Amino acid sequence: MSSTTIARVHGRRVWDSRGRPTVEAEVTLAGGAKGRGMAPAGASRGSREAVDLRDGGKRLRGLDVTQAVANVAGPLATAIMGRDALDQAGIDAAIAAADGTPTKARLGGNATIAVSMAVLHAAAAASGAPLWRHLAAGGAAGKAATLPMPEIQIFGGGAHAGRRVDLQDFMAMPVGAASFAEALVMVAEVYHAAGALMAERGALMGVADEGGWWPDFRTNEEAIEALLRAIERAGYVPGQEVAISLDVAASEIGRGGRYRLGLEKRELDRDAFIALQLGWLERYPIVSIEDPLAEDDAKGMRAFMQATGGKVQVIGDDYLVTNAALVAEAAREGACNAVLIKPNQAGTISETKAALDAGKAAGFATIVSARSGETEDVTIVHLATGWNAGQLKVGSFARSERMAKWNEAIRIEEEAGLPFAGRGALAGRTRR
Ligand code: 2PG
Ligand code: MG
Repeated sequence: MSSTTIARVHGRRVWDSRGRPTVEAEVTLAGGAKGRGMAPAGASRGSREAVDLRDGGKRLRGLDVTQAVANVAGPLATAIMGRDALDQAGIDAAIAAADGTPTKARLGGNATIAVSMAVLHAAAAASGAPLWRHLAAGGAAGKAATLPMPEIQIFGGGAHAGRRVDLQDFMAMPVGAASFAEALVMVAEVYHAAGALMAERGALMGVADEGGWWPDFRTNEEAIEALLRAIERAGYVPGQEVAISLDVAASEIGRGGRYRLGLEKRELDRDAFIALQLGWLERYPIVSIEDPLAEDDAKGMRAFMQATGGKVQVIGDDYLVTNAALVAEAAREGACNAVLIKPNQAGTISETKAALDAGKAAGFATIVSARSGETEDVTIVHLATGWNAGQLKVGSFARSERMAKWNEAIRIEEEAGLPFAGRGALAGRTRR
């Protein structure tokens, strides 16, 4: 038995940023090193992503995780106990085999990702290195690591704001920033300018699930327009210094090539919905757009990519669900040029890395992302940095489950003096 042998695997129920139960796993190695991982939870989920195991029934609206927690100390512990924590790939293969389903439906994706993350943290702790460095290592320590370009939500929407507007995320991307610390200052100014703007409009000053201002608009475009005004009011040149990024999350409003804009009380077919978004791209400094068409609309995604002609970053989230095979297929078909990377969509760290690698191999930009239901867990910041993903999406600039992650990146930048990925990390013409 070596000091990095897994000696104990423990699970517990903790609570996420929406006050819902979630799974925390704790792994202890023979040498005493410990690691923890907490599962996040999505609200707008792709149909092919790893699924959370929830108890069902009446208590806690069916969302409790007692079975998933039991699976951590039960079958998952059995599968990985006695293994070397440094062998993340072997451990994740054992986790996937213990579950046996493509979507981690038996043991729960919330249980598998928490355990997989805890193993990763324990291995890093044993090596004495910060997690980002442990990930970047594989040899030359920190060589390829970079601080990611953040995209930060200013207005929430869709499933994160009671569907008050149809689009889900209206984000600011500080493309003119020279460092991560400066990037946050720029977005902070925009966030507060947007808040002031909403107050003047007499809009309720609440926030949505990820901390973005609660949307009070008559049309979806009005929200984009308000974001543009906030960038200007903050004193930045739109597009040059701070650009706009959207997550349409179209699977939430469309199926079978038809899209329903509830706010505007109209339904559009695929072509009209694409035309609407192309109009936004013409009128506003939008550099990135996520899930512009629904996950069942490959035809629409290809058409959108063709119409935009590499002008903007087109991200697949629900469309690709952090799945390496789907990323490779999308690359062949020309359906996206960027992939969102969410560990709990895949269910293990190794499958997450495989999706990121598939993206890089295809020449895609890669964006590590949080979920709308989060915790104080900051693992994704280290993944984005150590894996040199280039971009990071964490939600807004409020609420500590979000700020914990931005602040962790500040610490890494200060301590390690890593380069900032900057606008060059984006797909599309913005990189120049
Ligand atoms: C997304 C995420 C984060 P959710 O769609 O990109 O904004 O939302 O976690 O609800 O899937
Ligand atoms: Mg999304």
